[in-house]
Amino acid sequence: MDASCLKYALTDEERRQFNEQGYLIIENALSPEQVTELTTEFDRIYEDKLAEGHDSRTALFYPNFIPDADAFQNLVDYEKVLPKVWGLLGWNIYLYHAHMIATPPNGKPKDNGTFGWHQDSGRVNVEMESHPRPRLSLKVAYFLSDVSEPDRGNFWIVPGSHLNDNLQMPADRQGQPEGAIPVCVKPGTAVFFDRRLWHAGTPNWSELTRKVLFYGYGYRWIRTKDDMTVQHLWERSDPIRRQLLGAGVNCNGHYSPTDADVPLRVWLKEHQPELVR
Ligand SMILES: O=C(O)CCC(=O)C(=O)O
Repeated sequence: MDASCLKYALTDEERRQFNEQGYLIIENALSPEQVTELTTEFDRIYEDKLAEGHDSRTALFYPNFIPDADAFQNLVDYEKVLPKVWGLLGWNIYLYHAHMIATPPNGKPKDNGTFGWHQDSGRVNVEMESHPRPRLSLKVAYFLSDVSEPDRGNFWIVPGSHLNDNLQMPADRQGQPEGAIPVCVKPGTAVFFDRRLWHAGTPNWSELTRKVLFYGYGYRWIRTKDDMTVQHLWERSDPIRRQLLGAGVNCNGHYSPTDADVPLRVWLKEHQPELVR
């Protein structure tokens, strides 16, 4: 990790926004060249899935995409984003989960049905006894297609809902919960969201296929949420990327890490010591 990444360190204002609203939008996180390169890889996978029989009218949810291209691996420790992730979660982190979603035009007339609102992490929300629920992880969504207008299969959120254990749904399952908004952003935008933020994927009533890459970062004592077959990448990754791809000395090091488990802590001790506790 080059120390020049610190110019992208989390600012006080970004921390306040994330803590209070549960999300953070970073415009132009990716250059147009990066968007083009990532879209080429994305389209290649999507075309393969269509050729294998995936229905061209339904969303493609494809987890464990990191091994499929160098360009995907390069975002794991991306200099414009990772310093903000460690600014929020600290150093005992890794990429526990990643998926890409293509949402094609659904070819149906627009309706007013309630979307599939949820907090991330499934049983975590039932089995951890605390209020508010603990943050534990966040996702960074990189938007490759233009969703700067609604009805394009936008990611929807209820700002500030991350501290609520429940979300009141419209009684007749028509319309969206109070305060819900579409996230309308240009290609190249990175959207950080707290796993507890109530959010939903939505139908695409436009003519443009929506393309997004989701990177989920969490503490090293959380299990992976998809197969994450990235171990073969460790050897050619630098130490911090290796940590983020799940490498470590042993299982105990997930809970009580040594320096060999967490090169990110070693790096931060030198470059951002205020974050090491
Ligand atoms: O497709 C979307 O916009 C929603 C994705 C989502 O719900 C998730 O990553 O947890």
